[in-house]
Amino acid sequence: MKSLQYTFPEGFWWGSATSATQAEGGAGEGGKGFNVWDFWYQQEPDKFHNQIGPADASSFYHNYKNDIALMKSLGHNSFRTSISWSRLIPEGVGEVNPEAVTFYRNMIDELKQNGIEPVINLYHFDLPAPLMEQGGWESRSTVKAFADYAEQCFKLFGDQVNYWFTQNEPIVPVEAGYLNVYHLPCVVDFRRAVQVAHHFVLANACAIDRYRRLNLTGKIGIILNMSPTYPRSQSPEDIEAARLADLFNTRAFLEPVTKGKYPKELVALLKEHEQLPKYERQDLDVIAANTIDVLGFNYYQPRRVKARTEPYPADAPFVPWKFYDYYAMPGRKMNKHRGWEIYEKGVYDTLLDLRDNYNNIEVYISENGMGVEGEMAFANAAGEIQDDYRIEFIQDHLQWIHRAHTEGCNVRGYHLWTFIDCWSWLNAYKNRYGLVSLDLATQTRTVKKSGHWFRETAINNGF
Ligand code: BGP
Repeated sequence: MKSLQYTFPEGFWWGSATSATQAEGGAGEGGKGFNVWDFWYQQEPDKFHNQIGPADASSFYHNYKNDIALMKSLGHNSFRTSISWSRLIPEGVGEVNPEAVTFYRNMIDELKQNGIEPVINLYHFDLPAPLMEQGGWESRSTVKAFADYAEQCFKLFGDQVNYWFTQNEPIVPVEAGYLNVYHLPCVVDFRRAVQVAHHFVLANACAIDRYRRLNLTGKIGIILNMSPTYPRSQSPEDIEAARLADLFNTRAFLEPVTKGKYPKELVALLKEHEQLPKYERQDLDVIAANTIDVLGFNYYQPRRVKARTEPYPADAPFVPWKFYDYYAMPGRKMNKHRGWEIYEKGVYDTLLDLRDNYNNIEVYISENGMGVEGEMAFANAAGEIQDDYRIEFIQDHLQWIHRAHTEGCNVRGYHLWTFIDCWSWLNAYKNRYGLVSLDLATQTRTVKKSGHWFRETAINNGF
């Protein structure tokens, strides 16, 4: 056996992540209700890259057995996907769809029979459409509906699943839906954004509460996208800007879910600017009593920040970037195929932060990956993508994760985004991330060079 430079701890998770809406397809099949993406695509198909909608996913709904066999052959010992709320409960509340129960039980069972730990997330941007009509996440009734849905999942699949996650990247629907117009309802309104953010935090805590009441033996957590924040310079103004950017973008979620409290400073700042959400006194007790067991950490890119050169206009609507400005560092390394900075050490810096300031909470890398537009240009004559750039990207991140582990960080695994090239919201198939490429028209899967490399790495538990 070849000698390894980086050996990972025993039981380290090797695998990949996807989500229901991005992989299943079968959008109108098996009794599934519409979610916001099905609805939006029906209304405005032009918004979606090449007009491809969620019905054209990689057909995991039909093909899960073959895909799981392929996963196993590529060394997976764990795999994260989500349950589609609108497949399980088509109206968002009320009746459970029996076909969905059969599908998810069979799919989870198939993973287990193949020695793959199922890691199940409950919410990945895919609100049932009828709930959006009733105010979506701005409405308290959605928090209750989510907790009821979560409880159904725990009762239906709790005997099969040891690792649950309540939500993936809750800040994304907050920002994309209420500040940046990439998700429905496509409005720009910070007051509404902050209301939605509070409801996500509360819904996470309510779901954990329901889980614990059932006395199941697994672990439950949340998945956050976290970018370490770096100031442009060591000037007090840049440092202050970075601190505030971190407060709004990371600590606003990380602190309540791990410590049971919103950061005091954030609350004071929102109060001063009259931007506090509506809440009830007991919300804070529920949040305090229901912190997570385990954290999923999605890492793609760092956040670089500088002080604003011009003060933000006093009469302009409130936005977090009133307090900071983004900064494109000269000479930064870029993934030119996606337009995101690559900064491998960022994953290490955040893991150290979790070790030192968040009680060394159990964490795993729940997404990391490299999106590439026009990736077929890298295919060889046999159609196999020679993605050496992705292998290098993964290796460079794994080295820092390995180092964090040797320095005492409680990091337990690495999931690549993603297994098979998947549909990605408004970007559809623009950026390919998979270990396996997908020919959408024929649904043919071809393992990329990175897929073969991943297999070796997972089997050797290092490289
Ligand atoms: C993450 C999301 C995934 C996925 C990924 C790639 O933030 O959790 O759902 O979409 O980003 O994004 P994109 O396709 O926009 O490059």
